[in-house]
Amino acid sequence: MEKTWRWFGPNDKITLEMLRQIGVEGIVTALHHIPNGEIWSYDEVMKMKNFIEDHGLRWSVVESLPVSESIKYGGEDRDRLIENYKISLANLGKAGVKTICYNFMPVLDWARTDLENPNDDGTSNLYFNKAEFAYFDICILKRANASADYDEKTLARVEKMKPEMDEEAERRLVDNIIVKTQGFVNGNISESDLNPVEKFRELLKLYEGIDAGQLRENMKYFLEAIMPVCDEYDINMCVHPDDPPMPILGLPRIVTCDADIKAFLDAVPNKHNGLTFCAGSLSAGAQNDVTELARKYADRTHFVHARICRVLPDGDFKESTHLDPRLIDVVTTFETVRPGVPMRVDHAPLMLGDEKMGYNAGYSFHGRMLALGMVSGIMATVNKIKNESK
Ligand code: DNO
Repeated sequence: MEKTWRWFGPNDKITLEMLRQIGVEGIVTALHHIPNGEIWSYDEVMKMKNFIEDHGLRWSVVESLPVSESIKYGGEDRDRLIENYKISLANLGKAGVKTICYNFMPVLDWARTDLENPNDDGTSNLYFNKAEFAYFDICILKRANASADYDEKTLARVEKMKPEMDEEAERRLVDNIIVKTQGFVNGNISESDLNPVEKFRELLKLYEGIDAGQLRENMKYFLEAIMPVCDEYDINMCVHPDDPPMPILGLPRIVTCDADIKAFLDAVPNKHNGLTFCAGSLSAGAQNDVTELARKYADRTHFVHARICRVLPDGDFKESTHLDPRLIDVVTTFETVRPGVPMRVDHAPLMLGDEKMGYNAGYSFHGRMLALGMVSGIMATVNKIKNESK
């Protein structure tokens, strides 16, 4: 696979010079300064592309060209926004940037409750605590009938948490779930929003009456509209699975499992309609066997996210090591059958001073460098065995 790295642009504290030293070959980035829904002009695209190439690297993947909320819920202005999307795609195509990652998650991109969950060895990881998430939903967001979406065990954990949850603890939870994890991925809420919870409630309202079936229709509508541009420029669209892969906060989620992946691929049967195989997101659902899914969907995968989660008995999940045997299997599959596909690591631990650097959540330097080293080792071993058996 092509070793890529998510880089957040010229203001990223991790520079392109640093990335060349650690074996990165391709860059994954976006025009983060352009607001969602606006056109990425050819000039802006070329500016970024030239900057990357001037540093001896290439722009391998766009992550993300964000799909506006209105396209997802089917708002009145969706056709105008889809037209803008098509123009941005064409400009990327003309510039030769042809792998585009996006997601179709309503309102909230990825979700975690704890961004620095301590490990025994002194490092820390991202963590999803199901009870804390339920607490946010029931006690902070106060969503109508929210309790009905959680099992008895989780509700009991919520009750147990209540005496400890003071104002500061609640603020931290809000910050982790809807602010710190969202702004830097061009999500709906940013650090400058004064009342994120109220804004979030307004966003949820946009999806009243939208079930999974309707959301699927809206995704199909979007994909069918953009496929002619993808055909013209040979652009591969690759949807990121829902993270976590289950409905949350009363919102439908439609890229969560084998059946969902099959459904969106079948709905628009065009080779440019593909998948970002995020082993981490898929493995956070107990229903998914990532090893099998990798084998099954390798040929429709245009981009790989190498990381993996461990689901705990109470429904919590945390990131596991990049040497987890399941991830070794996934990497082996892609390195064998899709050797050129771009791959990046993410959600690696905070370690050796990363925690003081203010990196975007999940995007540490030392932790990701170690993870890239691990994945590179797996790839090298696969290739050695491949060459010896020729
Ligand atoms: C989180 C990321 C996601 C991903 C988007 C793609 O770390 O994996 O934010 O970039 O969902 O659109």
